[in-house]
Amino acid sequence: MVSRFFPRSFHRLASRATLAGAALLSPLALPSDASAETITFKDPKGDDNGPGTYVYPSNAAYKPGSFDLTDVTIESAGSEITVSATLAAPIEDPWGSKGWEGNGFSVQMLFVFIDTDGKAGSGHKGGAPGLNVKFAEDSRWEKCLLISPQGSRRLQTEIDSKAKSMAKDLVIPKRVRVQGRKLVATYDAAAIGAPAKGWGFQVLVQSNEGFPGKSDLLTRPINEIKGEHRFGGGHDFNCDPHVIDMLAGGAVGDGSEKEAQHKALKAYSCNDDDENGGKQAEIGMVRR
Ligand SMILES: [Ca+2]
Ligand SMILES: [Ca+2]
Ligand SMILES: [Ca+2]
Repeated sequence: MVSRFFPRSFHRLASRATLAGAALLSPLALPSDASAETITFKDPKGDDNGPGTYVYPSNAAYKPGSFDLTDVTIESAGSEITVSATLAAPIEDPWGSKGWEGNGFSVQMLFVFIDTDGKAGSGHKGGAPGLNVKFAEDSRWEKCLLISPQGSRRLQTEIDSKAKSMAKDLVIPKRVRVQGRKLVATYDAAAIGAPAKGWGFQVLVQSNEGFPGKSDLLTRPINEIKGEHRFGGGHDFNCDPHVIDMLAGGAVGDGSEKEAQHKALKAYSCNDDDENGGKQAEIGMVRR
């Protein structure tokens, strides 16, 4: 099967080499079918602190490691795309999600932003409402896949009331399941497109807030001082990025990616006279 992650010319070259019986390309350089449809990113442990200063809320539901991303895979198979995101702690359901049409977990919420065209200036600049980040010009996004414990109906209601301008590009999963430390969300490929070489990805880790503020898409605020259900170490206004963990650098899980994340998320400024003033951090995509 021809991989869609390698240009056609690569395959032509490879088959010519084979025909000529020349060992121009080692067989090891050829992509295997098993990996052809899967994109993998890794993230270091211990950077679930946003720009380096954020701390978890004090309630026991927010167990250490619950927002610490370690692995993400995006797998395309037939008419579906499945995102698996692994965190550093077992995923639990302390708030009984089945009682609110939920998906078997409670505290996490992830956003998988995708830049499908790689064109500077093309796509959405702002993150989803409540994240308080913007995307760099070369990383504007076309699609955002939601991973939330909330059921489809609640997600759609929140999107319709708070994110009208990007509603068609916020993709709700067909199904979500929990597998140990992993959240597995499956989407209709028709709503996203076929993953291609050069697509940019960014995964932002947040916490599901069932009683969100009027401009928060089910995200939990980060304040200066932590509270029972509020992260601490940020700012009480909307200038600080409401992001606990994200992909950074080469997204191979190297320790240096912690500093890259901290640097990116620290690049914001606040206006102490204006709740919505200041300048939000601009973040980028990672590519394979
Ligand atoms: Ca991490
Ligand atoms: Ca774009
Ligand atoms: Ca990170």
